[in-house]
Amino acid sequence: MMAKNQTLGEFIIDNQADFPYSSGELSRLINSIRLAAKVVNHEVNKAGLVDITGEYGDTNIQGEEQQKLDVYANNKFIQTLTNREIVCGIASEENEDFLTIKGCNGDHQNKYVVLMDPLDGSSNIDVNVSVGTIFSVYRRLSPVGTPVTAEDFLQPGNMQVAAGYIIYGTSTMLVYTTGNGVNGFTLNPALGSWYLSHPNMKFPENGKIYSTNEGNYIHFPQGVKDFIKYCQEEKEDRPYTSRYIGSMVSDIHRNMIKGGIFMYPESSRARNGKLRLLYECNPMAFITEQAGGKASDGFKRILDIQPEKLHQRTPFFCGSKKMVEKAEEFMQR
Ligand code: P6P
Repeated sequence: MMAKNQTLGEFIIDNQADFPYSSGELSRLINSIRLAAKVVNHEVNKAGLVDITGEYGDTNIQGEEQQKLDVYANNKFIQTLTNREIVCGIASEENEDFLTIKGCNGDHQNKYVVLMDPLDGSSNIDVNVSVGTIFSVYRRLSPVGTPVTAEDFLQPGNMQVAAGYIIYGTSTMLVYTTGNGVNGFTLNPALGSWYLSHPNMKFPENGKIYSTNEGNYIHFPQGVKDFIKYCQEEKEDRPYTSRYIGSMVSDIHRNMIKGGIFMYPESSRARNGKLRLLYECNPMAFITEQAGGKASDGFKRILDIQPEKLHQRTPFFCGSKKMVEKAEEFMQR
């Protein structure tokens, strides 16, 4: 049951049945993410006012200059999930290896692991463009009570029990799924409450927006080049509109509301594209499919890819079902 504008807390109570393994742990996990998101939102919103947008001087596993907000967000989400003793392990874009989280009595009784990109699009921070947090939740595979292992994190996306994103934009929204559709909550910063502003979000089956970095055009596979030319030709319902924010959460969020396709393909310079499978593409693919859209690497379903490495990349085509299918048609010619 959902009523527009009910609070996230009310929604979780009313929809406990939507939380698999409804021992309440998963709903507590979502609650802890919403708390950390409020704290991070507060810092993101004042980034221009304090010396927190500058480069942190360190580099993350990706070899990217760590913006201070990246590090701050990473620490906040880890701290909140740890303090509330909800997860047994965390993997993050900002950390080379996964973290084993111990309970207060030094055990590992919790059964969920979280993978996250704590602040995606961070290069947009100092130019005041929206950024996002992306998270993905799995049940551990290794025995409860033992330290987590790599297999707990290297699960295919079709094993996710929950996934979501926070978009720090003109308003701050938490959009997530537990496998029973997608719901969007908007933060009222004055009250610190999240309100169900976008119940049962659905990707339009078709759309007229394509999102990709066309600066990479000459490096794209021929199929992508042909699809882009298809979008641009004056025929039927085309030309389509090109919209690219450079922040995946924002681009996909817009396309989910208006209809469209987001693509980060492979290129001659990046054989597997740029985006990370485990904590960027899998959660966004889970949400997309739950909203009636489609997500693939141009050939196979993202959620069926068996991960081999924590930070592995994948080409990514995500959005309105018919647009992704048309792009796949060009890719598979
Ligand atoms: P490019 C942000 O750094 C990010 O990971 C995604 O959010 C975004 O879609 C992509 O990279 C942008 O990459 O190469 O187009 O600047």
